[in-house]
Amino acid sequence: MKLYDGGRAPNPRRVRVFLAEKGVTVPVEQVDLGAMAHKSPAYTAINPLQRVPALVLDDGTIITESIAICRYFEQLQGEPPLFGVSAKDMAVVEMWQRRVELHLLGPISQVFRHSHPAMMAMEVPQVPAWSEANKPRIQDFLTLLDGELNNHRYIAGDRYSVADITGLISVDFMKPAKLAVSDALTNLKRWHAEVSARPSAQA
Ligand SMILES: N[C@@H](CCC(=O)N[C@@H](CS)C(=O)NCC(=O)O)C(=O)O
Repeated sequence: MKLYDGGRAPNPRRVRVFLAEKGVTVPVEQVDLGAMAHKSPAYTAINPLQRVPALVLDDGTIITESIAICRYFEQLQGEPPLFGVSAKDMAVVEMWQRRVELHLLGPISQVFRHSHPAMMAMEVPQVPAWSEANKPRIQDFLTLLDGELNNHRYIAGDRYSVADITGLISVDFMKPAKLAVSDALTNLKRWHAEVSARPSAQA
């Protein structure tokens, strides 16, 4: 198998952090987004949506979408479980992973894509007003998350999960998007410091 990775981009990092938590290593090929390698005919044949990451299995099956790739590895390597362990737990992890993806990673991506000069060639047209429109949504969701983290250690409860991985890469992605977490969100800051200290966060 081969994982098509994308350097510092957040979605490929989600998969790298997940694999590091699992202790799984796979052959990797870097796709240079800055050089637009993801738009090449060769990569477009792998993912017609021209996005990374992508996982190509030995039988030729192509899996894109970070969470689909993570789910594949969850089945191959169950320990430690990162998608929950009981029916209720799995549903709660799914709920939070999806909430963080839709209400945090999504809006942060829109701020970055529609405001950062480096994204001019990739996000056509760049709409600065759309970047601005997303900023209050991010702050609203961070406040909601801060309230949740007052009740438990990790985003989906007392066990570290894929929801924390999506949360970590989202909050880290705020920096290049020129966004900041308010110091008032003390639970969120505590959680971010804890998940950032895990060795997997270096992936
Ligand atoms: N929903 C996809 C998103 C993939 C995605 O948007 N990847 C970005 C990097 S973080 C990308 O390839 N961007 C290239 C572009 O926008 O042209 C996933 O979860 O993997």
